[in-house]
Amino acid sequence: MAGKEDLKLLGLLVSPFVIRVRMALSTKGVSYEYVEQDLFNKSELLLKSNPVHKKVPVLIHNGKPLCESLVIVQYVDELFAGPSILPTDLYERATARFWAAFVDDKLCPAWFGIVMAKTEDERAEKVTETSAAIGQMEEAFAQCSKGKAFFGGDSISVGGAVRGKCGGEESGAGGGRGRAVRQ
Ligand SMILES: N[C@@H](CCC(=O)N[C@@H](CS)C(=O)NCC(=O)O)C(=O)O
Repeated sequence: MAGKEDLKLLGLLVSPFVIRVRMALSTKGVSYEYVEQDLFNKSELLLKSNPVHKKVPVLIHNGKPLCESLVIVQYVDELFAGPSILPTDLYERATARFWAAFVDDKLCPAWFGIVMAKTEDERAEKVTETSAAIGQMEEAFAQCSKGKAFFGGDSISVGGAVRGKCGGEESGAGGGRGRAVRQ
């Protein structure tokens, strides 16, 4: 996409949902302004930009807010040139979306459940659920990566980005070409 884009990301440094958006922006090498949010005292900007869920991440593009991390990742992928985040092959693209939904619907709730558990039994149950979900993702990774470093084969894909990881390396949001994050 040509021209100078005004991009502001409302986020929380430790949020895996925010990290996946930062990875997408970093992959595309675009500059953006990062604005850390206090979720115990939500800003007017966050409440106005995401009145439905009142959650981060929110990407504000030329004054227009986008919510939900997967929606944002796909928007960033479609908007900017550079390495593709979603596979171009339609079957592989659908498969990547399937695993992205799996992370949100199965893995994340089980994983957060470990932290939120009120009893040891509940915690043990969530640990088992999390391990099972990770096991399923590892199998999917073996198939989808075709022996290469990333979920999408040769390059990062939405399957990798949603887990907040680049290949085998845990990644923060940093490192994109031409990235100039103002914090
Ligand atoms: N489905 C959302 C989940 C986002 C989410 O849960 N964000 C958390 C931070 S990790 C949040 O903003 N929580 C504030 C709240 O629940 O009030 C997405 O993918 O963007």
